[in-house]
Amino acid sequence: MPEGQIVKAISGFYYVRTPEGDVQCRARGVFKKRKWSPLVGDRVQFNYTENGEGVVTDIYSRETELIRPPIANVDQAVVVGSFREPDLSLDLLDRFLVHAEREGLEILICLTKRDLAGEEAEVDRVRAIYNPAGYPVLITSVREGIGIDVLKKELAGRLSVFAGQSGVGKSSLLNAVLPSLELATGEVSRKLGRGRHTTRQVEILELPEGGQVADTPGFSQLGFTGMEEIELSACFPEMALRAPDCKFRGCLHKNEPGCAVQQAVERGEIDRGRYRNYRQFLEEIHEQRRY
Ligand SMILES: Nc1nc2c(ncn2[C@@H]2O[C@H](COP(=O)(O)OP(=O)(O)OP(=O)(O)O)[C@@H](O)[C@H]2O)c(=O)[nH]1
Ligand SMILES: [Mg+2]
Ligand SMILES: [Zn+2]
Repeated sequence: MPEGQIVKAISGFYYVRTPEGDVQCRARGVFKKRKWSPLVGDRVQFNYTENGEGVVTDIYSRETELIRPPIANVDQAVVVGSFREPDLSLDLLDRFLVHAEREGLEILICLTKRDLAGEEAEVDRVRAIYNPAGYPVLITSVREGIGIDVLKKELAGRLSVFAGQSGVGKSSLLNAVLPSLELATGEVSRKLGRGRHTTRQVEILELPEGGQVADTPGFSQLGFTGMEEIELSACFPEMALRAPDCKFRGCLHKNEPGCAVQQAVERGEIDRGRYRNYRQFLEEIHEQRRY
């Protein structure tokens, strides 16, 4: 049975990459009945039908699975935010980090449009939030060619997904990494300060040095459906590190006595903004249980 990797999905068709080229496939009806549908990144088996097309018949079990952007089997998440146009949203960044942590992905934070940012102090401020949490922060600018070579090295040899708000420059970065690519990019609306959702689908691209990278559509909202309150702090590495020292098991690090996480926040060892976002997300998860 031929097999391959789904690299793109457009209006009911799945493009399955094989050593002999990409095969345009439909999914077998049984997937629809089970409400289980193939994802970009899935390893699948398929049958050839007439005129070189195919039908996906089986999906191998997934190593990892992200809902937004929807993609399976990625090793690394490159979480992209821009300094300006649109302004950096730490809220959205933290939301995505939670999902990436939950799937156990390698994570690289990539901050784009350095050319539009101010003094170095502005850059340092963001590093000071995320480095202590254990995240590498890469600063880039496609205008000034900053950080592109480092990014190339980070992408080599694995499947990475670019994720972030519309307009932060995901496709532009990939064009800089792969000059032959020519992905469409879109102006950010000055009036709204938002991107225009230029990229419409998840697509896996091959890197010349080996490895693959997925460009994805930007998003501006991300919730925590299906998550439990107790799971959340494990998705904040700097909290997960301290949680074993909390007095009570199952501590949610809200206002329990003897909470090592709250103590670390008080001492300035955990960033207050990150902790505030944790509390906000916790609240959202709590609220969604009531409906
Ligand atoms: N000044 C500056 N502008 C940039 C940089 N990178 C990208 N841009 C601009 O930002 C705009 C949006 O870039 P895109 O690459 O389309 O952004 P995206 O993240 O792919 O957006 P979606 O596909 O909508 O999710 C374009 O006008 C780019 O030219 C940069 O480093 N500096
Ligand atoms: Mg794009
Ligand atoms: Zn605690």
